[in-house]
Amino acid sequence: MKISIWWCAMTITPADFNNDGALDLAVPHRDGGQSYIYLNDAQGGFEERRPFGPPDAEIRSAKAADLDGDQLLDLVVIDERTGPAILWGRADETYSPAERLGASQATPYAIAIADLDQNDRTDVIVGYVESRPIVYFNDGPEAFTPVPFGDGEGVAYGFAVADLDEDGLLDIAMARSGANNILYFGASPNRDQRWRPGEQDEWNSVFRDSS
Ligand SMILES: [Ca+2]
Ligand SMILES: [Ca+2]
Ligand SMILES: [Ca+2]
Ligand SMILES: [Ca+2]
Repeated sequence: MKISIWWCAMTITPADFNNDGALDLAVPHRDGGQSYIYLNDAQGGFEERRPFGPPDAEIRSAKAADLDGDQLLDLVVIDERTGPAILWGRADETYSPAERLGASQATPYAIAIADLDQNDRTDVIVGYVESRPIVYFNDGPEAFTPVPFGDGEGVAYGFAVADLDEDGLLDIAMARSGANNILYFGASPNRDQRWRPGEQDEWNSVFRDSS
């Protein structure tokens, strides 16, 4: 079975968007067009599709997670023109309009999701073009708390999140163009003390630069 996708896509994200046990595919439009989710008919057919996001999107990457805990998968995307945004999944298998995440004017280029502070809510990590990466901590559906970390050198091309030094705290590896690739180690066990909003110096002490 071949899927005909005729637009420029940088990434394809597999997830079971309609909760029928078969993995579907989210294909963002990168060059100013409509993005779609292709629904798996459970036999490898993907004839049916659902639009998501605006009709003129420039989405480099999308991630799927249930960010508000309503048992419906949501999408978090990075649009090069309009920034990171969340599209809330609805019971009728449509998506809300894009809700802007944060206020950074920088161009987003990489995204990852992980529960960095282990509060059972998925957080969003966004890397930018020549601007500091930002963790948007999920403190509830209307309360994503942006916390920048690291430096603003180079262009963020990708993240890997894992507990690399096995201390029980998630660490962030960041691939960059025009600057060194870099590791940030989670460095404090107490979320309340280390992840208050707006305290960048505190955050820097949270993620220990490997260089
Ligand atoms: Ca499915
Ligand atoms: Ca949801
Ligand atoms: Ca979290
Ligand atoms: Ca660690």
